[in-house]
Amino acid sequence: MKPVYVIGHKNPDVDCVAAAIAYRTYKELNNQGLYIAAAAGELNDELRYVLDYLNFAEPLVVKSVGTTVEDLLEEKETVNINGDMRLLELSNLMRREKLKTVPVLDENQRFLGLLTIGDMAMIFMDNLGDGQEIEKSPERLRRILETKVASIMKTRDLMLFEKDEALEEVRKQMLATRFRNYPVVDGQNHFLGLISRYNLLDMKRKKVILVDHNEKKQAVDGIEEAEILEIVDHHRVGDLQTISPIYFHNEPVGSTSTLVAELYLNNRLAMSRQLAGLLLSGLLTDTMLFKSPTTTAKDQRIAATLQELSGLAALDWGKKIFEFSSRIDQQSDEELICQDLKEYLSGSTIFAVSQVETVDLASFTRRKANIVKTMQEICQRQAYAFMCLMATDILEEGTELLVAGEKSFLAEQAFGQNIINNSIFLQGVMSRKKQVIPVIYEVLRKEHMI
Ligand SMILES: [Mn+2]
Repeated sequence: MKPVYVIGHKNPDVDCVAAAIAYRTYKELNNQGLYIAAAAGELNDELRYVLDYLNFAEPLVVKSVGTTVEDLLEEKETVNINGDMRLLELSNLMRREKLKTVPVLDENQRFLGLLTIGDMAMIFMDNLGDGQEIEKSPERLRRILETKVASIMKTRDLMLFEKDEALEEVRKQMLATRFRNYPVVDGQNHFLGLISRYNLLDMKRKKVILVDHNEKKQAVDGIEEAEILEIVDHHRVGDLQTISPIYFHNEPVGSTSTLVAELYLNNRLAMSRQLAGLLLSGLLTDTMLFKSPTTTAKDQRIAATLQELSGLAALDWGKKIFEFSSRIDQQSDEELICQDLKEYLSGSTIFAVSQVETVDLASFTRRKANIVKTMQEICQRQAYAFMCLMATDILEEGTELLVAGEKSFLAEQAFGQNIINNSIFLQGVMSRKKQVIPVIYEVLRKEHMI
């Protein structure tokens, strides 16, 4: 069965992974089908800490949802044989099942070779010869029929594909060769099925449900090739387009975890302690312990219920997560800047804003010069017009905004303050989504009009 990936944004944070795991379970409770909770990139230490503490397995890391060979495979299983089968049995099997190509596998389902009906015909013709010695034919025929498949299967010059290969390359290779079928294997050479040119016309996109984002720039690679079934989010409406109408739940609350938790509660679905703890973690980190201006009464209400269900003391647990993740001394500058970086697009301008939440702004300030230098390098490499790093002090309730890049002067206009040493201090600013991104978009909009 083809899975539906429930997946959050690139540079996964606690909220998007909590929402993906909880929404996957919600979908499985309410629908038939296979749902997989996924992360659009490697997990950071904070996420590992939370998942580990609550005893969750890490979600599958999916770096692209572009169409691959795997998506050409049909649901039905391919008849396969092992190398010990004799040609007599194989002939019977092929006739009975009307097979033209039969893969040969070992006992671990690994692919060994292939036999086609053409190969079989050649073996008979070669062995029976030109018919001059017709009296010897029964003996020869018996010998052929006794032959084991392993000794005659084709093992060389086969064209086989790995399941993750991109479709374009496969299409080229299929059109340049004339085989009827092509075996597909995984990275360990396990046989997955046969594909043919016909399957190219019938390819099925990967199916995804997006949580905690709805902008193309933040979505997993290959999203333009995938079929988006649903979006559950709490950010500005971005630029993703869908072919058909979809279920799009967007609400200005503090976290996507809030929305998923609400679904469970409204539908009176049982929630494990563990899951309640995970959703609470997503809610607490995204709202910065309810201090972010994105926090709503609904977040407070749902958090109270999750606290009860999980048995965790919300604020203590939240502080523990932040204390863990603000041990920023252990990260390189690049890691620190990129772990929660989000890219945005306005017209043709690409910019990025990342955020570090800390309870210890001083240790951050010590590294400032190096961090700015690294930000400048990142801007060049990624062709960002500018980038900002919000170092948000949760206790002081303010953000030091570091800026770099050619157009960093826009930050002065946006926040009405002078940039001194690549830095602006923004008292009371805690939310990227609510207090920083809209202001930057507004300045860019004016800039485009000039
Ligand atoms: Mn979120």
